[in-house]
Amino acid sequence: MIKNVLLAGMSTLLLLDASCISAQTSATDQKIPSLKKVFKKDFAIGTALNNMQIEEKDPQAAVLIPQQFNTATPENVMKAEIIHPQWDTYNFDMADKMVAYCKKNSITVNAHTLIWHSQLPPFVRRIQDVDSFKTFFYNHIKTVAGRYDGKVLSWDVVNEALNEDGTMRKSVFLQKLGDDFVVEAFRTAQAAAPHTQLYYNDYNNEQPAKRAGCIALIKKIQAAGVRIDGVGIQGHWHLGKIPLKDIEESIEQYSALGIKVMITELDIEVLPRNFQGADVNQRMQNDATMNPYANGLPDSVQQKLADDYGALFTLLVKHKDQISRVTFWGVNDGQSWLNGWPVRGRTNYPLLFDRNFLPKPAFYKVVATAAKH
Ligand code: 9MR
Repeated sequence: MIKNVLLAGMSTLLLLDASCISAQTSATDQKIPSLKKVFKKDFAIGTALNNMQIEEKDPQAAVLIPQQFNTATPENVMKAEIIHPQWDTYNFDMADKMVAYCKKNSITVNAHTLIWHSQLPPFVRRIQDVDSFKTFFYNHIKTVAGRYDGKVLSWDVVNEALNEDGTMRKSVFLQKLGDDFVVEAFRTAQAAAPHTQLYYNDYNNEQPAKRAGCIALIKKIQAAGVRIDGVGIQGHWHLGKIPLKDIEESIEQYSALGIKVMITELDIEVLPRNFQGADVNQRMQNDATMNPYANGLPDSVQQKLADDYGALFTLLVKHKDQISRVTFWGVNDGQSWLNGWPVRGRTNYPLLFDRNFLPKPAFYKVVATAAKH
């Protein structure tokens, strides 16, 4: 009896010891909860993927991604600049690799993005006449969306077509094709990719004015008898300023249109910034005060980040019936776009995994919000 108690005690000690060691030393330890499993009955959990991750060149990412995520968005490789570099040249190399990688790992693909004014190949801006521009527009959508129909779950058909006040952005698409280019893009995608869900995606479209413009745009697509399946709220938010009320109202108002609602590019900026959103053309002056945490994130900020993530996921779980997916814009802090924008060379901490792929306090706060089923 005494011997048994002693043995049981020793094995508990050994177990405790082993779990402590593994938690500290292994970023990809099986004992870390899996986001995709924790939220399995609530919504899909996604990440953006870059080339290193798609090609499995980073061994830690190669273990962590399939363990944590069941859906993924190509961070860059399906954008026109890469996939359609010249008038009659397409380069599907990396996009095909992404699709194969995801298939192998049972990860669905949210393709991104067909029509966006940024990251266009240079030839597009040189097209002068409207007919040639139309040819580019239709060919691009048909060729790219057609190729991946049945292989990807969804397309962000149009990305960031709105201004902050809800009016249409005066993009090259609007200038050449007029206001109806969004409806035309969805109509063309619907024909080319009948088995693919079709989404509109934007940043700050939880903000009231932009949201109103977004709702009007979605209604316009619907009124034209064209299919739109969902709306993406990108979710590039700031520490201490997560617009929870606006997000909640947006979830309710968008889902009242009969479409899916998703958070598609989630990260929380912890560094100084004097504007909101994700307009890649906006930049800021650099000086030492702009990079305050180059040597590590203070505990107080780490805690604040965890609290923000916790509050956000509490809200998202509350609306789990309307939210179909939450995608983080990157796997770990080290490869986030926010290290390079709107100021280059900063050390940012916007995600749930740190530079060593270890879960941060925010990760555990998020896990704790999952609905108890
Ligand atoms: O994360 C992407 C980054 O690697 C690119 O350099 C950048 C260039 O435009 O685009 C980033 O992703 C953007 C996304 O495609 C659309 N919404 C805003 C994202 C952050 O800029």
